[in-house]
Amino acid sequence: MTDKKVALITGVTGQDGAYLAEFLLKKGYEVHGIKRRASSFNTDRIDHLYQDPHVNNRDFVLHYGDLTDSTNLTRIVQKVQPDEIYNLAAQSHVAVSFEEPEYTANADGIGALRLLEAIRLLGLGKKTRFYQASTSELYGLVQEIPQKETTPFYPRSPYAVAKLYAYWITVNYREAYGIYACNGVLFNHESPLRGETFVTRKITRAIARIALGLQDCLYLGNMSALRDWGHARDYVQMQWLMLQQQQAEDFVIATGVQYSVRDFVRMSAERLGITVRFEGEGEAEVGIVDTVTGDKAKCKPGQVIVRVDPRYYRPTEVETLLGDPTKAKEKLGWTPTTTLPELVAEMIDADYITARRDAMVSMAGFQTFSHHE
Ligand code: NDP
Ligand code: GDR
Repeated sequence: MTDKKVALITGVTGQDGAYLAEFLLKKGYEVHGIKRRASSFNTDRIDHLYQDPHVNNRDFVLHYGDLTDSTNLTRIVQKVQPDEIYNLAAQSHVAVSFEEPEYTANADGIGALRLLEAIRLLGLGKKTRFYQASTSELYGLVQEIPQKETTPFYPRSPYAVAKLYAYWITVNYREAYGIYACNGVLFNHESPLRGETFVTRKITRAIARIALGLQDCLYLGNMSALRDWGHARDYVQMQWLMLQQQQAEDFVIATGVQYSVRDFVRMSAERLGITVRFEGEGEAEVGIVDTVTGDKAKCKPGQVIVRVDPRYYRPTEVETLLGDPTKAKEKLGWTPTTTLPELVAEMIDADYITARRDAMVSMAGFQTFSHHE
């Protein structure tokens, strides 16, 4: 028996899972995480937290599991007897959800139900608190600007529709069974740990590689999309705080500031001394290097470093998201600590180091590989 609080994190190998696990361990929790079986190692983001399974009294333990497997989830919940469950696991890529709608519904929608049912059937309704990773994508075709807790939802992708189910089943289990269950409606949050195919990381990785001459051009979809981007490290603290309240409630977490994808490209390039000018419209739009200052970038004025590729357009797009975090400010004491320029700087600096390593490997005659998804 331990007197430590016990947390179970699904999606522990993802961006938020890694930050949350580190945060909870620092708070003195015993942390259990669910990872998927994969044919190669998939624990890069949490390898620094790893503890040898042969050591007694570990406070960080991983279990194999999958949100599509009820018996597996129920067995893990029974074994771990968690005080808190953070359901962060999801097929979280909006564009991919159009390719895999049924799987996305299963994992992202029914997955939440499976965990709530495990809490209920195991008689843990009074003990275990439940956090559901809800999303600003629920607002989709926005009905109000800015979006807050009372703004009506209008999901625009199979991902968002699956998350809509998860949102409401969380509310329902709170109301029907008195389970402490809540939704964090989080707006986009990024970091150097962000998956490489989300637009921010795709941009910082590519700009760093272009600056070092490892890649010529970056292909993007809708550069006019507007997002409210915060830092994942800040946002996971709010996930924890939501489970420490007297009463379970749902909260919007956002910065209240909005930028376009184009702004994100411009800021990333400027960090490395490259000024980009955008010309044209829609599919014909390109980003051209205007000037280069400093010694970080090898590209030349006139070089086209951004092109539009319609393959990255979505069948239905979420054009604009801007959150109103007033409730979180008042009840959770939330103040976003990272501005977008600071976030961009942290991400591009990290990717520049990786790109420099790749450049050295390449100069030594070895091949490096980069995906362009
Ligand atoms: P990531 O994509 O980085 O991580 C998702 C995690 O879920 C990974 O650990 C992944 O495992 C795991 N996973 C995927 N499918 C399954 C499955 N079937 N069973 C078990 N595990 C699975 O997402 P983020 O960390 O960025 O986001 C965390 C959560 O918050 C997600 O639910 C996302 O939808 C939601 N969200 C994210 C926002 C953001 O801006 N980041 C904003 C609002 C909500 P593996 O590593 O093996 O792929
Ligand atoms: P999003 O994030 O869909 O908001 O979902 P993403 O970074 O994928 O897209 C943001 C916006 O950028 C536009 N875009 C591109 N997106 C990608 N991925 N690749 C491109 O090449 C590209 N070009 C333009 C997109 O069309 C979109 O408008 C993220 C995920 O983390 C979800 O899990 C989470 O719920 C929401 O944020 C809040």
